[in-house]
Amino acid sequence: MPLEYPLIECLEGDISAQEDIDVVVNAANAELRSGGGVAGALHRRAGPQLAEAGRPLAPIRPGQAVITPGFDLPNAHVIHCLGPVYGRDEPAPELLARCYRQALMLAAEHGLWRIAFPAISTGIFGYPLKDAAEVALSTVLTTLPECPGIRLVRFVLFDEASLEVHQRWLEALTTE
Ligand code: AR6
Repeated sequence: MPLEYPLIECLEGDISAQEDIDVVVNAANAELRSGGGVAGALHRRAGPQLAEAGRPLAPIRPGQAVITPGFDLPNAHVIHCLGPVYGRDEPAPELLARCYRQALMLAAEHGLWRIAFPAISTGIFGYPLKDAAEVALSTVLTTLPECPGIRLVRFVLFDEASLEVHQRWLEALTTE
């Protein structure tokens, strides 16, 4: 049966341009500095205060999530997750799952009911897209019952291939 609430959706887009979302998730580096990909886009739009806010919280470990304000982003907050570097940080599926789980728990603790995720670890960190998407969607689905306030979980995917893979897993996992 398709889920009604909370809504889980997959869109193609830019994680730094999600105007109707309370908290966006950053595919961060351990130092919580700017970088390429998602981190670069979020830090550029948020402004230099985002890296300043991250400094006292860094370094973070693979699987860990921390929260800062969003500054000039359209979102009140950013949750920074350090995904596993594929082939180095083990066990990779557990560490990746922990990112999604911790991000949802942090959002719920802070009363942030609409959250947007990128596909953590699937860029520079090299996690195979299909495997990462399965971990991401299944973790969100198993964690949401513990976060009853969350109303919207949006996956913001950067290209069509990534969108399709996430959409397929969402359908497979919610229509069993
Ligand atoms: N919006 C949505 N998704 C994006 C965007 C965007 N603006 N830009 C890229 N993606 P990555 P990682 C996709 O590399 O693998 C950084 O430099 C991208 O196509 O951002 O966790 C940090 O500083 C890919 O599918 O994150 C770290 O050092 C996915 O988002 C390191 O990269 C994640 O790509 C983190 O690597």
